[in-house]
Formats: sequence, C-alpha cells, structure tokens
Amino acid sequence: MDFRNCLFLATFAVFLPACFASCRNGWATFEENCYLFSHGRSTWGEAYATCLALHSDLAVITSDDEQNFLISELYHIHRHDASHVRYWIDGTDLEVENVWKWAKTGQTLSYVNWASGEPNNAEGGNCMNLYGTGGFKMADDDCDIKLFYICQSTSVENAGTIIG
Ligand SMILES: [Ca+2]
Ligand SMILES: [Ca+2]
Repeated sequence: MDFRNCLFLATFAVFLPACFASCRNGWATFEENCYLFSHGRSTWGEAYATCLALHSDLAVITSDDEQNFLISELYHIHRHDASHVRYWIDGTDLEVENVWKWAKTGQTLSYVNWASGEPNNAEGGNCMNLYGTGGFKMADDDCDIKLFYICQSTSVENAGTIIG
C-alpha cells in the first residue's frame, strides 16, 4: 500500500492498523506475527533479554501451522547444517519441573510438539528449543548453553516501534 492510499484510508480509523501491520526489515512474516532468527548464540536468559530489547519476546508457538512455518524457515536457513543447530524459544519449566509454561504469559502450553524422546533432560533441561536433529520440533536443554534463538512480536507491535 503506498503512502497516499494509506493516508486516505487513515481517515477511516478502522483501516489504520492495516497501513502499518508489516514486519521490519530482517523479520519474517507469518499471519499476524513477525519472527527474527538470530545470527549469534546466547544462553536462554540472554536471548530472552535481547528479544525484549528489540520490542519482542522469545517465540511462543500455539499451532501446528505456526510450528510448521518455523520448521520450514529453519530448514531454509540451515539447508546444509540443520542437524547442528538449535534455537531457543519461550517455553520453560524452571518454576516446577516438567510443568512447561510460556515465560511471556506464565500460561501452561496449550500446544506442544516435542521431538522424539524429548523432553529428556529433567532438572538439567529447563528451557525449550527447536532442535534440528529432531526436525526442529521442541526439545529441552540446559538454559545456560548458547544457542541461536527466535524472537517474535505481532506485526502491529513490530511496525509500531518505527512510528511510535
Ligand atoms: Ca526440566
Ligand atoms: Ca533434551
């Protein structure tokens, strides 16, 4: 949508969010969300803080469609080294062992798609990642190891950080 059309539509407040609901450069778009795939590796806590600094959160996965989108993006990025990479997402059982919650909301997971044999680290694995060897399905690992990570925000929030 070009700027003049946007201004015209902005006179109808109901269209305003659509003018700005797109993801910033470097972020992938899926439905109403934007996703950033990190280039460097961090502990889960560092990754969480970095996403916050970018006006986002670690990724929260709530459907097969969303999980499949991320799997497809990760195989695209890691055509040649998928079996060597893992990406932190927002899930954790740091509070109560084996009760997995999204850190962003504190809610228990309504959707799970564990890789075969996961979770398997018990008290030694309290942070969730997408595990290349497991087809980029969910796995637990030691929160202190350094992995890639995925930040997520809604497209309205993502665009809003430019204009706001
Ligand atoms: Ca655990
Ligand atoms: Ca594990």
